[in-house]
Amino acid sequence: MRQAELQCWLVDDSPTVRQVLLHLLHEQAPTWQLHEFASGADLLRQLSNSRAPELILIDLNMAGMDGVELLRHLAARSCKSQLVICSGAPVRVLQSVGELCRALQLKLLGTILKPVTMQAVTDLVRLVEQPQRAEPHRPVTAPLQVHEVLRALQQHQFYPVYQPIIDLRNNSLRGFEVLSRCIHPSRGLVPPDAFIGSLEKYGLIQLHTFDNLEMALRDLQGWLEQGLDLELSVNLSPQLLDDLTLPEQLCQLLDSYQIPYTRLHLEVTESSCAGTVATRLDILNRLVLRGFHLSIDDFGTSFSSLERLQELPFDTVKLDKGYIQRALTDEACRASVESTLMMARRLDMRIVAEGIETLAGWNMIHNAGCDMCQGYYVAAPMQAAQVLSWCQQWQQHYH
Ligand code: G
Ligand code: G
Ligand code: MN
Repeated sequence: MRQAELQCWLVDDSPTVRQVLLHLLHEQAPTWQLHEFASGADLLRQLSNSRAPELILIDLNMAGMDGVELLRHLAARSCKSQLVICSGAPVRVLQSVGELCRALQLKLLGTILKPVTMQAVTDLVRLVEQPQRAEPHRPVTAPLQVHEVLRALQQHQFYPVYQPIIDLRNNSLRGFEVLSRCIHPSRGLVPPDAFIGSLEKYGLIQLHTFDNLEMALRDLQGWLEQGLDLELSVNLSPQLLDDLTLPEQLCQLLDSYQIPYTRLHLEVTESSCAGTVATRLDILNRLVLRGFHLSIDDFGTSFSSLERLQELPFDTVKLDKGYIQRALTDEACRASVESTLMMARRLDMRIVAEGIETLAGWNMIHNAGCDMCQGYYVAAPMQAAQVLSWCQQWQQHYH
């Protein structure tokens, strides 16, 4: 579809708001075809008589049919339009309406807070006209089968890659997250989504994690000898937290490379701590007593709050990339990120923002007072052989 044909409808019971929005939209997106409606009923009537528009801006607080009721009618008609909620309602209301849209399987593009600003409309137009930059090409691969993961382990087809984590206070390099890759003889490069699940399913994830960690520790030992001051973060599947000997096994491995435990951050997802059982708490606490750091990974993908996580011995929270990217275009989500940051400071936890792809993302989290960041804007995950020269370049240019 050519952009010139893009239909944008807006529904708001206030003539003044409609006028302001139409004016701003016309200025920012002169080619869009704009239609205004004074009520949800008018909009639904038009929807019965014509094709659905690409975009609908919806006011929540309307006399007669309110925005939530309109959403329900749109869902009943399996509306495929992208929706933008535009409202002066408190941020927590906007957030819960966001959840409602997800539950109704409506496509919520974002929210705009009233009074509407030029910036909000500019961001919206940019988002519609230039959809988010896709991830660099990643092959979509079917999950590896049991014989394939076994062979990959035996033949050392797995190897670690490293993505930098930057301290935003002074642009210094804090360390790297270790991510696993697999080079398969016939399928080529296989992403983790296609093998982590298989490794878990066939009970091989522990073996893989320790193999991967050992390779990473060997690399780290070399970098420390070169005078770099680095920490590593590794991902732990929930399954590893079911084995009470995990702390001893990790200590033994680090001892054999003479790496202090404090150089290692262990990342565990939010969901694997949900309803934490005694075994997991036992393991997490003993890891912390030994000096390991613990991070909550993918924070923002479920409902847990920092207050609840405070009961667990984590010192770092990693904000999920989807959450960060939504915050760039969705004011309610941005407010949520900011309040998470504030709460983290009060609880003395460090925050790492993931998935920073652009200068805009960097600025947003920097201004919000975030401690650290990670993402393609700094660097994509790289192989061990590239790490030294990347570190030198970073120090020369940015630090
Ligand atoms: O590496 P990305 O580039 O594709 O990783 C995708 C997902 O796979 C992420 O959620 C990441 O946490 C997970 N992942 C990557 N490497 C490992 C690993 O070695 N162990 C576990 N458990 N998860 C990993
Ligand atoms: O463990 P976790 O789920 O946080 O894994 C990080 C994942 O995010 C990996 O798959 C990594 O390759 C990916 N990633 C890292 N930086 C970026 C980024 O800037 N944008 C996107 N879309 N993905 C990223
Ligand atoms: Mn991670």
